[in-house]
Amino acid sequence: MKIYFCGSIRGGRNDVHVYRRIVEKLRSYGTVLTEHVSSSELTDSGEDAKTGGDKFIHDRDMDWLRQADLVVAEVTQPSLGVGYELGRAIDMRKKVLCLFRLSSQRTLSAMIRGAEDRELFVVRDYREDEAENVLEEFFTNLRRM
Ligand code: 6IA
Repeated sequence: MKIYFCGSIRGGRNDVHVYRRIVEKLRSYGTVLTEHVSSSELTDSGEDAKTGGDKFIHDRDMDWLRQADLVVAEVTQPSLGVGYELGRAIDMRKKVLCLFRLSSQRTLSAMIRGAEDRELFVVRDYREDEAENVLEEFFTNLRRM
């Protein structure tokens, strides 16, 4: 299974430790196409010399998104890029799981919370220490479908 993981980059890297935890667990279910999102070396301001700029990043990520069987997004830290990826994923009729931490005291965008349809687009509130269990539960249900 190919999994596309979304997490904030230029939106802010405060939650990178949570992304790492999620990506670690996702690796036990398949190939994570976007592992770099959880890399603590990737900062919100640093230049990534290996890439060919923003157009390259966008086009490559959209290619990966098209290939993905499943999209998992950590949506607590607001990010334009993650919102964009989720909109594109819905358009491609991909299965999507969004994870949101209520402990952040933020209110999730209505455009994400309101996109929930309990079938293709699922929003799950969780606590950081539940990350692995929430994924386990999600993948168990997925296999039953
Ligand atoms: O708007 P944001 O940067 O927060 O958007 C984050 C989302 O867009 C992530 O889920 C990624 O899949 C994608 N994305 C944004 N920037 C990159 C990137 N390099 N490499 C890969 N995917 C990206 C940015 C490097 C730069 C900060 C030096």
